[in-house]
Amino acid sequence: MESAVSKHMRANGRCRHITLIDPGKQDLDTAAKRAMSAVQAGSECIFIGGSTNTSNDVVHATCEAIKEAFELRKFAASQDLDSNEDEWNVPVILFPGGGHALSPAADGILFMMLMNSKDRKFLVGEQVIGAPFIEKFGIDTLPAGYVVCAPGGEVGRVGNVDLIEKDDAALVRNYALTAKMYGFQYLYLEAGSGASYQVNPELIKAAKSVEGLTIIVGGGIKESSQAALAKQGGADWIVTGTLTEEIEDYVKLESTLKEIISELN
Ligand code: 1GP
Repeated sequence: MESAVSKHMRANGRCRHITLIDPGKQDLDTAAKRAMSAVQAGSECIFIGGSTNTSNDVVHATCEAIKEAFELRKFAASQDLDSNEDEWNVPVILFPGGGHALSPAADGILFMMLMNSKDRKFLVGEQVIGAPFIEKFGIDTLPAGYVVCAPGGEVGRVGNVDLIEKDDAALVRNYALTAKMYGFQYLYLEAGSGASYQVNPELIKAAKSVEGLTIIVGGGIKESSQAALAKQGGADWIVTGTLTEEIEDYVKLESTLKEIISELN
C-alpha cells in the first residue's frame, strides 16, 4: 500500500513548494523557526540537506527540532477552533549529500541517483552505504533521479557532473526516460544552490513529457516570476533554499515565501 508520505509527495496536478533547510547553516532554533514560517506561508514539504560535510548528528538534531516544533503547533491548532491542525502535517524529507546525512526522525528520504555524475560514488556508492541505515530506520524511500543542469554550482563541481546545457531539452528527456525505466518516481532538475540562472522551463517541459514522473525543480529561484516560469514549464514541486537563509526576519520570510507560493496556486 502506498504510504502517506508518498501520496503527499506524488504529483497531484498542483504545483507546490518545498523549503530546503541546510542543517549546516543555522542553529536548531533558527531551523525550526524558518520551517514554521515556511509552513505558515504555504510551503508543503521541508527538505533537509544540502552541504556534503554535515554530520549525522547535526542532520538528526535538525530533523527532530523541526518535527517537534510542528507537533507543538499541531497540538495548539487542535485546541483552537479557528485553526486547522492539518496545516502542520508537512513531511520532513531528507535530501542527503551522501550516505552519512541521515536521520530516523525524518518522514522519508529522497533516495537519489545523481544521474549525470561521472563518479560511481554518486551514482550508487553513497547509496550502498546509506541503504542499511535507511532499512533500520524504516523511513519511506522516494526513488529519484537527480540531474544537474547548468550552471550547476557547488553540486555540479563536487558531484563531478557532466552538466546539461540550458538548451539541451532532448538530453533531459532521455534522462527522464531512463529514470522512468529504472522505476524512479521523481526527477529533480537542479541548477545548483544559489545559481545565477534557474533551470530553463524548456528543460522542465521535456522532462514532464515523460509520463508518470513527479518533477522537482530547484536552484536559483528567489522571485515569484521565476517560480511562475518553473510552473509554466510543468514543475510539480519548486524548491527554494538560499532565500530562506538570506532573510533574517521571520515575518519578512513568511511574506516573501507567500508571494512565491501564491504564483503556484
Ligand atoms: C538546491 O535546488 C536547491 O539544491 C535550492 O536552490 O538554494 O538556489 O534556492 P537555492
